[in-house]
Amino acid sequence: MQQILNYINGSFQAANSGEYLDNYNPATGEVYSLIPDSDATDVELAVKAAKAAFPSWSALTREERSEHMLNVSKRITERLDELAEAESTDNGKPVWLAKRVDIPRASDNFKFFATAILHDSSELHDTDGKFLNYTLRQPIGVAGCISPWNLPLYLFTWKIAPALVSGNTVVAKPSEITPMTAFLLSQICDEVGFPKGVLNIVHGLGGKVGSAITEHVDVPIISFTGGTETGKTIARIAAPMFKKLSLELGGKNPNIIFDDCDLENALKTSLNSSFANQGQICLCGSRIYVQKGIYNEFKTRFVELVKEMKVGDPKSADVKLGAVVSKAHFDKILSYVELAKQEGGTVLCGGKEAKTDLGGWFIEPTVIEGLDEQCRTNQEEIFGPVVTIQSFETEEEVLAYANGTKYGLASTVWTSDLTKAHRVAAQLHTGIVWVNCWLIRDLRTPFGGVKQSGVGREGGWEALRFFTEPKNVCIPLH
Ligand code: TXE
Repeated sequence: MQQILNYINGSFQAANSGEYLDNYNPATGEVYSLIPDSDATDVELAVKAAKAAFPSWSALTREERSEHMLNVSKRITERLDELAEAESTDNGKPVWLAKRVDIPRASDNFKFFATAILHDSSELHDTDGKFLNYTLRQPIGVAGCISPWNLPLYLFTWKIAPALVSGNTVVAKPSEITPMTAFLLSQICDEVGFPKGVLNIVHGLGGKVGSAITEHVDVPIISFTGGTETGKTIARIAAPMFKKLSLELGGKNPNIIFDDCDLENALKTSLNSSFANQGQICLCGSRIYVQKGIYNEFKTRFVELVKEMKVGDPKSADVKLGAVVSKAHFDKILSYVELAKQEGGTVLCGGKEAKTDLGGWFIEPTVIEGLDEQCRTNQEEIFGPVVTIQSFETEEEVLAYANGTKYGLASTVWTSDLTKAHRVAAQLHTGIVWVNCWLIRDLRTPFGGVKQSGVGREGGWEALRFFTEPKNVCIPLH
């Protein structure tokens, strides 16, 4: 049984407790590896190592830190197949998806920030010919990075790459449900020669290890992606300690389809935006609104296409959906289908376990109609292969629906009238709007949501601004 190890101060080590937690393969439902059951004493060792490494790491030039990032990016690409297999086994997602999206993006995260840091600039002002005002952007210290299970290596590297390249050192905790690729990444970083203590990865439970990182007085900055409830917990601890916080939380994203849209493209893309990664992407469009004139045609064709989506072995090239990430999540998703029925919904397809002979946790892609806008099924994040669908008549009506939840992460709008597209995009209360496309990501763009979808933005210059402190220096010219 493979034993994952913590990576602290440049060495691979078990938890101080010597205890391990089971790590499951969602496709088989079986334990296939073990992760250290770390606690605050392990976090203490990691923070101490990161603190000790900070002076020399932050004193390196940007080019020297950039070089380390590029080496990691290259090594991830070299080990693409192995990392994709590992991600698929750990998360349950189809291996083709990990190969096409998760792992290449992890490599790109390091490559993007390795180059962005070289072009990051600051401001300088000549004040009335009398003073010079310039801004230093300085690293902060030990950055705490806590990431979720849905896009494990993708989201983990999206935090640690900008944190490190900006000159901070890192204490990171991947999800205890999907720890494998973070462990493999620590081996890569060690191989490319990261100085010890620069990157520290402590595996274990959120309530023990994650909270110890959040509470630690020597971790002044926290970057978190996960559930909104956990985000609230972290914010409550961090606020009185005046920690700098980035919170990327849940979503309940509207997919708005006007009757003047390119219907073929809207249908095809909506299959992906509804069910990619088993619907376990915070950007998935889980509420589909279709204008009355095309509602019946869209619904009928969409349901037919959904029924054709193959659910099964994540290792086979032709499955569209693999396993959902855990038994607990499997039960949670199916409980929402039962809730939807109690709330008056009609299940048009799916709604139950997908039968396989693999022994794991598979759910049929599910479409539900006939629900009230304000019901729990339409208000709460299910985070699985379940979408609701309903018609609307006017732009005002659908904007009220779309903006009518506590979340505000991403929206999708389908229309051939670009004036309408600009008008609707400007009125949607989300941090991201896709028009006639979905999940097109440019790493230079700001990423994040409003309301209970989070605080702050990741990505691009926003990430480099988050992981540094601006200091204004003013000096006379004469
Ligand atoms: O998130 P958690 P989970 C949503 C989605 C999902 C729900 C819960 O709805 O069903 O969140 O998912 C660590 N202090 N998203 O269980 O619990 C935990 O160990 C510090 C949306 O993954 O928030 C893990 O490493 N850390 C999201 C990380 O937080 C704590 C993607 C996320 O775990 C902690 C994933 C604590 N008290 C889920 N408790 C998105 N926006 O993409 C847990 N953790």
